[in-house]
Amino acid sequence: MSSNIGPEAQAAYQKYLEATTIDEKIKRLEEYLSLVPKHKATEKIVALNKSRLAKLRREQEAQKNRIKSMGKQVSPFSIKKEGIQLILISDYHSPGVGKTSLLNLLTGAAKEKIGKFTPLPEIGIYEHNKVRYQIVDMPSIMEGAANGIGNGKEIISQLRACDLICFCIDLSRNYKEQMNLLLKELQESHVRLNVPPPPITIEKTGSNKIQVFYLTSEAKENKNIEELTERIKEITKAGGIRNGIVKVFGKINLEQVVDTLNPSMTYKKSIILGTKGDLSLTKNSFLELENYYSEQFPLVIGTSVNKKEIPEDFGKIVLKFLGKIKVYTMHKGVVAEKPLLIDNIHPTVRNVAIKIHRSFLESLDYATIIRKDARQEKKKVGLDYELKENDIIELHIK
Ligand SMILES: Nc1nc2c(ncn2[C@@H]2O[C@H](COP(=O)(O)OP(=O)(O)OP(=O)(O)O)[C@@H](O)[C@H]2O)c(=O)[nH]1
Ligand SMILES: [Mg+2]
Repeated sequence: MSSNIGPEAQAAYQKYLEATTIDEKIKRLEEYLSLVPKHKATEKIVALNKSRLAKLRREQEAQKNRIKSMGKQVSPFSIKKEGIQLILISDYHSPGVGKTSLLNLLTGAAKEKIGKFTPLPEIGIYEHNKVRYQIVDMPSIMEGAANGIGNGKEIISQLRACDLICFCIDLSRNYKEQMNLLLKELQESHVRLNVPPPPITIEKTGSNKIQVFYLTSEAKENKNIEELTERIKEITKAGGIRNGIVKVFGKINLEQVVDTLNPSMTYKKSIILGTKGDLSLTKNSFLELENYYSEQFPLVIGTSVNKKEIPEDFGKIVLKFLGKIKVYTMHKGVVAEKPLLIDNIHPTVRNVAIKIHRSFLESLDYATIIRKDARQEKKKVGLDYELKENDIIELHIK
């Protein structure tokens, strides 16, 4: 081990080597990593041990899945998705932030549960512009939730599956305390907020060792490609993959390679809902909160249930934040009642077809688009044509 590492860290490493169970190994390695000073000279050793940690976590996950599949009943915290799923969360140590009140204001559900501690999720449906949003009022999150305290594992597992995590923050109380707890538990549960997944994929293969490919011009601009490739190979190996293909699509750092090897790493969109905006001094704390977290949370919305204040077009705001647009399909001249939501990055005809059914794509010939306010209202287009919000699209097969 490098001489840059202090005696305390060395002792922790020894304990890791002596650990016999996966859980203990993970704990010891985490302890060790927290004791290693982080600078250039230790960068390599940190990255290597982080990928060991990722490997252990994969083993732990597999072990848990084996136990799960031995026939446990479904958790009451697991909620089947209907439409776009938004989950309201708050800090247990600041009780009564107003989640159930918000759920009720948006959906009319759970009126009788306002003002009482909510021990199990409450659900309601909010509809805006024909899009359905499933609002889940989740029991508040306790300190230690990442380690399972207060049904933490079950709650966080549902957060991993939802479309939008809504931090509900009581503006009449210390917002930093509430934010800190939620951020800490999510960070420890490997849920990353409002950042895109790293532009890397790692696939196991049967042979040929580890091959690294830089597939875009941005990826090719990474500094010291040869050195980077060596490091990627080391980290991937230490992460338990001997043969595999690593594809790099953009600028990356070693931390992101480690994250990609961690099977529980999840990337989620998240907003803050400030509550009780009718109480005194909350205007100021709203502005402070908005400003303080602006980098990580580009969207902070102030609300007051007592004054029935929440943006009228809350649904539209959410859709925009999630990067989705709605279009309508048409069949034999009849427009579908429910819109279809597609990602706004490449909202092409091709992607609409894929969304309907993958097999559709092969037989697709062309599409007709109806765009109400366009100069030419109806036109025939190809697969790469880009759609706009509220377009009506009819797909024609060969
Ligand atoms: N002044 C004011 N009070 C509110 C507002 N929203 C909720 N409250 C009050 O705050 C208290 C708690 O509200 P709940 O909606 O039950 O809070 P909760 O977050 O569901 O609480 P738990 O289920 O215990 O986590 C109730 O007495 C509500 O009437 C608001 O906008 N303004
Ligand atoms: Mg409640």
